[in-house]
This record gives sequence, structure tokens and C-alpha cells, in this order.
Amino acid sequence: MLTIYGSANSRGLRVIWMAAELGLKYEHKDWLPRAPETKAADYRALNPGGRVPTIDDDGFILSESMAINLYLAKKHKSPLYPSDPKLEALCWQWSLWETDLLDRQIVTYVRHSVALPAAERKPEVAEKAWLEVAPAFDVLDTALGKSAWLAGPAFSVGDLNVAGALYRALSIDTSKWANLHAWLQRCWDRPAAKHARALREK
Ligand SMILES: N[C@@H](CCC(=O)N[C@@H](CS)C(=O)NCC(=O)O)C(=O)O
Repeated sequence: MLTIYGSANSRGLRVIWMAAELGLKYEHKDWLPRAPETKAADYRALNPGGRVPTIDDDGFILSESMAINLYLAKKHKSPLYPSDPKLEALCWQWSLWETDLLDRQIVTYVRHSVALPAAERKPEVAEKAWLEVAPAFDVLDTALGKSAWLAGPAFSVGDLNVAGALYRALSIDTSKWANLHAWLQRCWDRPAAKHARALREK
């Protein structure tokens, strides 16, 4: 039995997307970040930082959304997990790259430029985040100019992890980065992505 802890309104979004790609049945603990349940001792035993997402896969406890998706795709022998070690490594590379250079930066930028009520936005915070987001978009756009997908000839967990983390970028104008823009649309047009997005936007 698989349990996913964490709302679609969190980094759980990308795990829910992966579960849908794989056709997995799961129990969903639909908890928002910092919800009271995340502070309870039984959850802290699974995830000492109290963050979401976490999975419990028949007693195997795993946190970190990128690792969860790599694990689930590999375990279920999905075509989303390349068997070629080089393409597999590219999935790791892009997942780690995104976590380092975009994951929090894009959230901060979008919150302080469009998502928060105007009175709560801090333009200086948005500007600082943008100084990291824009060069990372350049890198992604260049890579996607050479190949339609990040790790080989087809959509993979590498694409899912990066595009899933760029959910917030769907609400800003990315048309200047034509390759990135088209790829993001292609990824989010997938039925499993639409399913996860509908849970977030319900
Ligand atoms: N690198 C982690 C980040 C997890 C994370 O920061 N989750 C946020 C919600 S998206 C959270 O639970 N925040 C609560 C807190 O900071 O206390 C992952 O990708 O799973």
C-alpha cells in the first residue's frame, strides 16, 4: 500500500503527477504545508522536519519529492525511467539542478510578483529571485533547443521533475524562452499532469 503525505498544493503536486503517470492507487493524506498533522509526533517520526511530501510504500519511508519520483518510476519499471545509465543520470542531473537553482527561487519570484495579494508583495524580493530564475531559464531553454526532452528521446522523470517544479512558471510569461515555453506546455498537457493540476486548482 502506498500513502502519499502532502497536498497537491505543495511539492506533493509532482508526486501526485508521477503516481497518475504510473496508474498507482494510493491513500492520500491531503495535508497542506505546516498543517497541524505535519507537526504530530507520528508524522515527525516519518519526516523529522515535518515537511511534505513524504511517501510510505509498504513501510518504506521516503521524503524529497525528486527522490520519490525517481524511486517510484524505477520501482515500477516505467518507460519514464530510462534504462540507459547515461539517460538515467541525466534525470538525476536535471532533478538536482532544478532543486539547486530554481525550486525555491521560482516560488519566491511568482509569489512576490503575481500570486500574493498586491499589498503583501515585496518587489525587492521578487527582483532578487529573478536574478537567479532568469539565468536558469536560459540554461533550460538552451538545453531544450538541442533536444525536445531533457533526458533522451522521450518524456521522462527528468522532465516531470523539472516541469512539475515549474508549476508556478505557468502563471508568468515565459514566451521569451521559446523552447522552455513549448516544452512546459507539452509536459503539462499530459493527462496525468492535468489530473494533478486539477487537484491543486480545485
Ligand atoms: N526539497 C523538499 C522540500 C519540501 C518542502 O519544503 N515542502 C514544503 C511544502 S512545498 C513544506 O512542507 N514546508 C513546510 C515548512 O517549511 O515547515 C522536497 O522537494 O520534497
